[in-house]
This record gives sequence, C-alpha cells and structure tokens, in this order.
Amino acid sequence: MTENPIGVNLTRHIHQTQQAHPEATGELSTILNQIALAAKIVSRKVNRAGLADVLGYTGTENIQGEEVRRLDVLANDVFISAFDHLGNFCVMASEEVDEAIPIPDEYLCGGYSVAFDPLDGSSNIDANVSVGTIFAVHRKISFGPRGDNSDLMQPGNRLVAAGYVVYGSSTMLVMSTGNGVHGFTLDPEIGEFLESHRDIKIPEKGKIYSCNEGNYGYWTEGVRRYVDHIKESDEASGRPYSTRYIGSMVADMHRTLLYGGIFMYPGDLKKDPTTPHGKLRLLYECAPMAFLCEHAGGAASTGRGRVLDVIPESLHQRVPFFAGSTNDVRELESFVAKYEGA
Ligand code: AHM
Ligand code: MG
Repeated sequence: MTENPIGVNLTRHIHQTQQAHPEATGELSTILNQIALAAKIVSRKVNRAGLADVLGYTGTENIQGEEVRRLDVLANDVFISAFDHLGNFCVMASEEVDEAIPIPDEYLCGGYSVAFDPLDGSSNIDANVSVGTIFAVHRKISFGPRGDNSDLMQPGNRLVAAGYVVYGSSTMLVMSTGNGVHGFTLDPEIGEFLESHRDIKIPEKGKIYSCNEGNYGYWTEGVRRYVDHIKESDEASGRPYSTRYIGSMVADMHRTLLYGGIFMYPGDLKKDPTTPHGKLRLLYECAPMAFLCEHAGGAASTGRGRVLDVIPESLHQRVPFFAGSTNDVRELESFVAKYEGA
C-alpha cells in the first residue's frame, strides 16, 4: 500500500499535535474543526457570489452592494452558529456586532472566548478579489459561569490559537496554536482541508511593502520617511522595494507571510490628530495576524511596540499595524523612534 495515500488533513494534523501534548483536553481540536466547517460553507457562498447577479438572487436595484452586505451577514451567522452550541466557548465577538455576543442560555459555556471578523475585505467581492475570515481564541479568565467582555479583551500575548481563512484562487486555512504556523488548502472535490504549507516561516527581510499609499499625507512623519526610504535603492538588491496592495488584509497578510516584506496600516492624523490609530481592529484583525507573524518568525508592531502587548480598551479598538519580516518591521520602528521620538 502507498504510504499515507490520503495525505495530512486538518483533523490528522490536530490529532498529531494533540498526541504531542497529553495534557490537551481536545477542546481546541473541536474548535478548529468547527472553524473549518464554517469556512467551507462561507467558501462555497463566496465562490458563487458572482452568480447572484446572473441568477437574480437579490432585488433589482444595487444587486452587487446588497449581495456584499448579505454575504457579510451570512458569514457572520455561519460562524456564530458554528460556535454558539459547542460548549467550548463562553462568549464571542464579531466585527459585525457592536456588543459581545453571549452564548445562548440553552447551551453550555466552555473555557474559551473567540473574536472574529467573518468576512474581512468584503468590499472587494464585486471585483472578484480575495476576502477572508480572521479568528482569535483566548482562554476564559472571568469567574462567573458565563463569559464576559474581560474574556475577549485580553492582550494578544495570551492568545491560545489564531488564524485566518483566505477565500482566493483556492481556499486556505492558516493557523497556529503556538506550535508553528501551518497552512491547509481546501480540496473542493473531497471537501477537506489538506496540509499544504507546514511550518511557514517569514523571510527575515523582504522586498515588498504593502499599504494604501493614497493616505501618505495623513501618516505620521516616521512612517512617511520610512516609506520614502524603502522606495530608494535597497543596498542588497540595488532596487527599490516593490508595492503590492490588494486592499484585503487577509490576502495581503497571506502574501506577506509567504514572501516576506512589510504590510502596513498606519495611524491616520486626519482622523485623529492626537493619537492616530489606523483602520484595522485590534482584537480580531491585528492581534491574530500578529500572533501568526511572530510564530512564523516575523514581527508585528504598532510602530512603538509589540501589537501582542497592547492592552485592549474596547471591543472594536483600532491600532496602527505594521507586520511582516522582522528586519523590515524593526527598521520601520527605528524611523518612528527617530522622527517621532519616544
Ligand atoms: P473591513 O473589515 O471593513 O473589510 O475593512 C478592513 C479592510 C482590510 O481588509 C484592508 O486591509 C483594509 O480594510 C483596506 O482599507 P483601505 O481601503 O483604506 O486601504
Ligand atoms: Mg475587517
């Protein structure tokens, strides 16, 4: 018989990881398998999004806009209903919902909280550009029988698992439970996530910067000077850095994890002249991506320190975000320190 003819699917990967940790309760396995199930459902919907127009799934006016909104809501509903009854979670938070989402009374509460962005970058769907789901899992720390906001508002350095699903030319789940970062590609014929990228490592230094440079005039001086700098010839290659910006965080971060370089969403002085925060949200966008970056050997910073060390102040808090190759992120930080002071 051929050695392991079915390869390593997500369940097998989780099983192997669990065997290496005899103290594991199996709760995380249940959670990750349920994320995979929800991702398959959303993936199918996203892949059919373009057909909505043809098949007249929605009303006659503003079909594209309606469909995008509907997909956001649908992805949100899919993930909530994948999580709420498991007995593993005590509370949830979603980009789509203002307040923390409690576990319904009829279901058991468990030892973890989850924050997620069900369909990040959904404004790109009309143009058939990749979108994604991001998730972040913490241990319950509150004392009551049901969870509360404190279970969600923990710094990223206490994450126990995080990851994303990118709905692109193929659907991929990339995740870490603290033992490396691993990627699984959905085989649509058998409906399984198969291990395709074991132990992803970000190159120490890249050649790509990724940001919405249209906002250049709103950035702080250190960030502007840094971007000016990487557009000059790089000592090693004799060429400036290349720009790649999809405008869909999951897709931009996926490329950054694989190829290296730096992804940036800097603070915006126009929106907030005193403490410029960026656009991206800490709990379900920046912290989980920072967790993956660090576990892949890279770095993630607010420009002034580790994203993972930011103490959350609110559920939908935004922070400046710079992530990718360690040398690139450190260089950005040195420009911020030099031109903006401590
Ligand atoms: P969303 O959560 O409303 O989809 O917004 C987040 C998205 C990210 O995916 C992406 O990095 C960013 O917004 C792009 O913003 P901009 O259009 O300002 O460049
Ligand atoms: Mg988002």
